[in-house]
Amino acid sequence: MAKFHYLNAENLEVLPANVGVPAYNRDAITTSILHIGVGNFHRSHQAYYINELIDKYKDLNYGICGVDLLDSDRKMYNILKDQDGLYTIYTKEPNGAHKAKIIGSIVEYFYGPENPLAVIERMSNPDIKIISLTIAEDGYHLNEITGAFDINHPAVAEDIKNPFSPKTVFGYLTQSFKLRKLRGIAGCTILSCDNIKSNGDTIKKSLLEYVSKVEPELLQWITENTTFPNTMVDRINPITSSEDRNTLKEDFSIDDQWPVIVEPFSQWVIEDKFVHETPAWERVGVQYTDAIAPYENLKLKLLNASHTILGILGTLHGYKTVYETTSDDDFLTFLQAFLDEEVTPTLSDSDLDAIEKYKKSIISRFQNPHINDQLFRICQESSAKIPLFILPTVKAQLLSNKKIEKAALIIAAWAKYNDGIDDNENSYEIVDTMSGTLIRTAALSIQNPIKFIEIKAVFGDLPQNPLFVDAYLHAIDKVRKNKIKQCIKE
Ligand code: CS2
Repeated sequence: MAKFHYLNAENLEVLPANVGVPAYNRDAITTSILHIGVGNFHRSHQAYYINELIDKYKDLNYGICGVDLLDSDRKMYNILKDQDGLYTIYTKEPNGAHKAKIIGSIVEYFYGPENPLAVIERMSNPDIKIISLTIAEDGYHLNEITGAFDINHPAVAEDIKNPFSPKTVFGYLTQSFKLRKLRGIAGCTILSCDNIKSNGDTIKKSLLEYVSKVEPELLQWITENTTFPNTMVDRINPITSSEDRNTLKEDFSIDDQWPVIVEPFSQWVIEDKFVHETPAWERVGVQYTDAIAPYENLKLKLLNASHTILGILGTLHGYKTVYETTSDDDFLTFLQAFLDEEVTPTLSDSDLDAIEKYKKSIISRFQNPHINDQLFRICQESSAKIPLFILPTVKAQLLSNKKIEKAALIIAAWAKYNDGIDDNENSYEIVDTMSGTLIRTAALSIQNPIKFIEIKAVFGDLPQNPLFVDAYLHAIDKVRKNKIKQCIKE
């Protein structure tokens, strides 16, 4: 095996010429972004754009201070500390070409569970002009029935009880804003980079509700000193495998404990509503807009919904990756028919050409044979994803009396998915905050199928719609009696 180098600041100089390394002095960067949730997505997306900005345009104003808040983030914290905040973006092109680039834009790193006060202090520093977030769909603690913030969620309730040692984003932001107000420091932009509709409006509403419980006198300051642009973010990154780490060692001589694997495609659309000057991120491909909804709808209802469908149906069949599932014509045909017949009619804010182009582009992204995007990754937290990616389509179709047969089949397939056994009798794990309820209710629904769609936290009042109930009952009957492949072919 070729000689390889542990990834850290000192070794940047000795990496071979086929590795892209930061061509800038990281010590000269000003940190003005504090980002909460330094997972794979942030590292492949926002931190990548900022790295490009520094690399190509020598704009040293947007260094990132990464912050993680969850106990489960400890591994990332240890690795980033070990690697001086550096990591590799490993891009895999459809034709097999691959590239390794070291990203240097995360220049500081804090870990909430270890020192919450240090995080609050850093968040409140006047240099921090943007607090951005990727806390995943379930980090917003939304009540799926009403779509409103779940103030009674155990994590939120805990922060309300102990506001000075917060655990949630809401607790941290509140303490930080309190300090900013007290010290007469300017406000900042809260930039949600999560995959939920109206992500900026959502975090704003939730935060204001939280604050009105714990610090009502802060409400006015927040309204006057902060903004919450909505954003649309997109880049597929599969779970990093040990094989990926080995190839990086062999082909690029890099020993990175946690590289990020990405497709070449990336998109970031942001509403231009910043407290301080609008960053000149358009230089590196960011799109600014004052009409975000059409971008969000295409992304959530087409791309993310497709993923969820491939995840559930593919897993039931015994497939492991998105590529495998979309290489099977039966699954591809079903998916395309769902997108054409049931989603497209609901996308009234985009023109047909744009919709068709978008559909083609996502299918070709799914068919990149070198992105081993695991169905296991996609199926995680389906209980938070289905209400965001699939149910808005169902509701819109029902409102205009249009088809929902394929959506109903997908929901029925999800009920069966929660049995945890595929069509070849192999078992798989269900990773979901609601897994207990899902597994229990899926079992009950074998005798009494309606039970599954009565999970209120997911389906809300949809079971009150007889058309939905009929379509679902018909679909579940089919799904329970046949293998999934048979069901989608009919
Ligand atoms: C996926 C997303 O988790 C999911 O369900 O659909 O992670 C998807 O890969 C990203 O949103 C792509 O931008």
